Amino acid sequence: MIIRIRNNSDIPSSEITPESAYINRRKFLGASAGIGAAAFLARGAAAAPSGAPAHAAHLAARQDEEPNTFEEITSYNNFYEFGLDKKDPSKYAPSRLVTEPWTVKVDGLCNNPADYQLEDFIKPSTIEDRTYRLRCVEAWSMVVPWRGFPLADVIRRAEPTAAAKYVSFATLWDPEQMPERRWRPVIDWPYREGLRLDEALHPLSLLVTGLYGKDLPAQNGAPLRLIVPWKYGFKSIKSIVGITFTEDEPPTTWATQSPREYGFYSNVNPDVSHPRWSQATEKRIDSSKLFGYRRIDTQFLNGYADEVAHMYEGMDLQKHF
Ligand SMILES: Nc1nc2c(c(=O)[nH]1)N[C@H]1C(S)=C(S)[C@@H](COP(=O)(O)O)O[C@H]1N2
Ligand SMILES: [Mo]
Repeated sequence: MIIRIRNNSDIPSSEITPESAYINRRKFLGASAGIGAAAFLARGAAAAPSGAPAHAAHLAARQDEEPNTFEEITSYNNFYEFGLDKKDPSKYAPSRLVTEPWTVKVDGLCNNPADYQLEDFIKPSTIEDRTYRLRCVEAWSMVVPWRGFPLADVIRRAEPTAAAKYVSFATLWDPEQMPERRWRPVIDWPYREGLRLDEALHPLSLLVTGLYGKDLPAQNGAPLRLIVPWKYGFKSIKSIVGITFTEDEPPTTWATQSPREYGFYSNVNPDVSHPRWSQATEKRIDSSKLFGYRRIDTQFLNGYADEVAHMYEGMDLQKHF
């Protein structure tokens, strides 16, 4: 077997949350006893519209690291539509990104395609707070207390047909609102991402509407973004306006832009180097440190291997990166 499973005791002690954490971790640790990922998937990877909603709070509850500050999370961002510098999204997105009204189009291979107003899209779901690690492919990371609901909810409501094997997502593209010039001719906008349907149905996959208990800031992908915590950050597409079910693996922005460097799966893996840098360690953003970060080991599947590694059994993760 190719997959290396790390257990939780491998988490360095430097990552253990002090009791003084801004958010009391008991809030996460005390969460519900829901169904496990294995049981969830055993019911069938295809959408089961009658199935009970998946409760992954107990999975996310393993997260016991101190969250980054609101300031760190909202002032050091990647959102290339608003510029390449880490400061550009917070500088430009809040005043330029128009999030009301917001429509999400669900289409492709599903029984219930629809154009939703954002409110109607979110309303049937139960909003939860989930703290996840976020690991960028550039080798920096944060811990973010997101607020959102399982992507699986939306997939169940859409009822993908038996032919659907993947789901793709698109970000709003409006050059009037999005000032970035350097990337305009380079990236084939809109920004696109995608998941295999079983990955999308995994209870850790979250549609995010907020962080730190507040509405999602523009620079973090307001009003709706995806978070897939075991994958490199670029899979976690921002400001989503389209969700499409497909039979074939959909084209995604970075894998199309530079297929040698970025793959469709993009699972966090310290053993698979980027052609230009190692992925073995990461810079955990920490503004209290002299250089603004502390260096820590990167965990296989970003520390979520117990929950998600089974989806990649038998796959060569060096080849399918
Ligand atoms: N539409 C869009 N989504 C995007 C990006 C982007 O440039 N455009 N950057 C990605 C990358 S590389 C990362 S690391 C995360 C960063 O999310 P954050 O700014 O909320 O930390 O968003 C991802 N989603
Ligand atoms: Mo990233």
